[in-house]
Amino acid sequence: MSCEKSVYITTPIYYVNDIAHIGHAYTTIIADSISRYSRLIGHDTFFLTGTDEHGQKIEESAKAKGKSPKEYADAISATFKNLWDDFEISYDAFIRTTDEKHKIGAQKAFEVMAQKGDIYKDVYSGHYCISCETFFTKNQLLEEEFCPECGKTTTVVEEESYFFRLSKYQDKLLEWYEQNPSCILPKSKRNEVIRFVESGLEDLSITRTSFDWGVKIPESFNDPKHVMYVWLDALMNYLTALGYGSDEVNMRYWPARVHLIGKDILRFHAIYWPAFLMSLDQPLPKHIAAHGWWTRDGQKMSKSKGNVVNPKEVADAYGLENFRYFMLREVPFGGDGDFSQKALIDRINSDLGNDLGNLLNRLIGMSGKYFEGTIDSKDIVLYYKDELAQVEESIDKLEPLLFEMQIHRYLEELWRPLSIANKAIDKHQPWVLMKEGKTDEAMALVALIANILARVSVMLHPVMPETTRKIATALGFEIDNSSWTQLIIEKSMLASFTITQIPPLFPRIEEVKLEQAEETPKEEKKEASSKEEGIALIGIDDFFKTSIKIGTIIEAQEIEKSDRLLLLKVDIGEASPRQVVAGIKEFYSPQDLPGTQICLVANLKPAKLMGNKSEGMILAAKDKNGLSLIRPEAPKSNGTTVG
Ligand code: ME8
Repeated sequence: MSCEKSVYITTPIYYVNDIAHIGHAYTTIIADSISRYSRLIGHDTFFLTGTDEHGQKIEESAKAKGKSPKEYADAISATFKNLWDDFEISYDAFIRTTDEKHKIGAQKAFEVMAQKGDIYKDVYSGHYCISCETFFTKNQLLEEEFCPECGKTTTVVEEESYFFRLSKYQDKLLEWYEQNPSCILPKSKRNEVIRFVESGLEDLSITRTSFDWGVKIPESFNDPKHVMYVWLDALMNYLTALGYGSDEVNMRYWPARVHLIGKDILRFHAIYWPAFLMSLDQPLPKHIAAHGWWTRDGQKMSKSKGNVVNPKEVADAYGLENFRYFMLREVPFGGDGDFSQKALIDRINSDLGNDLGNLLNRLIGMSGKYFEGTIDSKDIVLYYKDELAQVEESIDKLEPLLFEMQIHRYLEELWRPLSIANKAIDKHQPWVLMKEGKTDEAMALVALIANILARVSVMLHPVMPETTRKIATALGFEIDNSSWTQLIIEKSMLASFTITQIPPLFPRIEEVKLEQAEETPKEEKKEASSKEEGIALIGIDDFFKTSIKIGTIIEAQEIEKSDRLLLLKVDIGEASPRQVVAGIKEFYSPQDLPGTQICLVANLKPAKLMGNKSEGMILAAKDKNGLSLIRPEAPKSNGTTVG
């Protein structure tokens, strides 16, 4: 097939505040598999991944590590790139938002949007979650303070800002969703987005002035204190990677065939991004495909929860391609999946070992024993027309499943021909055929099995490139665009060919002890979920990351307009007291607190609450009878460590 089509496939660009875990690997492996399929069928394919390096979150993470944001971003970005190289991810470009070319493109977009009349200056006043890099209105917050996405404390922001006229695009967006039923996949997610947009879009603050680790807005605005909102900067990567805003434009790949993302960032991709593109007069992507979360013991994986599974460790222990197969097969696209080594081992031993590996072993055995490895396909249709028709029916269903991101169903359907092959051997018993002198029929059966394995390995190639190459070698052919055309499109048979022995592909696997992915024993798991309401168990090292100190409240006062918060000064034995904002006003009067000893979490990142800096968190317990501060049983010196 000729390269008449240009196809563009992207992953999110990953924040450099954390190293990669299996959630990141999942998105990247799906994108890699689709890109490999697209290349196999002859499409001119461009696969983009990279890292998202600006914003307040990264600036703060760098500061906490005593590094400059760029030094910090360089180091973590390299860990992503190295991991993808280790995993042989077939990306065509790895973009970093600190790349000069990207910054120029993002600034160009800002200018174009402004020329279009879509940008204006005003004052932003509201709440911001640094962890999610997202603005929220007061109504969206949990208990008027906490981020509805991640539960962390939000910061009150009031600053001069440029705004994007998102509201102007509300109707056009609704029209786009309406006219393109598969623009958001899975389709259930599209309905969620439509409901959100129908409820009304507010204009979007797209610059910040309170920090400067970001892309400066264009000089023509003569307003150097403004840096772009990290999501505008980040989303633009999909265009700047193709040279948008520079002289080397490679826009033949635009619009993207698919932006693969996790469901946590659907709103940015399905609302903001198409609106930005409309403002830039660019065509809109064909699909935005949002997958679910990988969880561990039911909790979303994240480093701060200490429940991450390291993809490199899993791949080293169980085989990279086995891991790829498992991830794509185990969870329906769009749904959440709990990572378990048991499920991984079952998939390897059962689907790969029994269904695929044993079939190949049986084929090698039969062809060697009865025909010295030399096989001819000429009589397959004569003897096994029905089996062949069923196989073809399954194979024909595959491509649309892949392009509609039904990857688990793609693999499920791909296993049907293997089952047909295994059943055909059991039913027709080649050893009996040989005994009865029906050599042609036995030859046709062996050839049928070989041809089924050939077709399955071609279609499995994008997911398991190396393994399928080995199968093809055993069958005497190579997997490439021409064998795909012959075997899958033209439905030709391998002609006369020789089968050779190869070492077993899937030796039986037992559980390997992983450092980070240790399974929680079932009993403990139950206890954890009943006693701790599903909070993941942590090791003692994790506990000691929290520094809890005894302190004495030396001052307490009300905070204007707040029904919940008090402003405290707490002496924890340091040169100056800590200022702490505590949500205890309903239970304690400020005049009763001075002199009270408390326990303070002393190594939290400072946060701003109702405009007041808070440098720690006071421990308290709340039940239906009210709230009590946690205090030492007998007085202790300020600064004494709790633990
Ligand atoms: O959001 N399960 O970056 P990010 C499955 N920089 N997938 C997961 C996951 C989990 N537990 N955790 C993360 C950002 N992911 C932005 C994106 S794009 C213009 C900017 C995957 O490092 C998932 O795809 O937080 C998620 O959307 C992506 O990692 C976000 O990674």
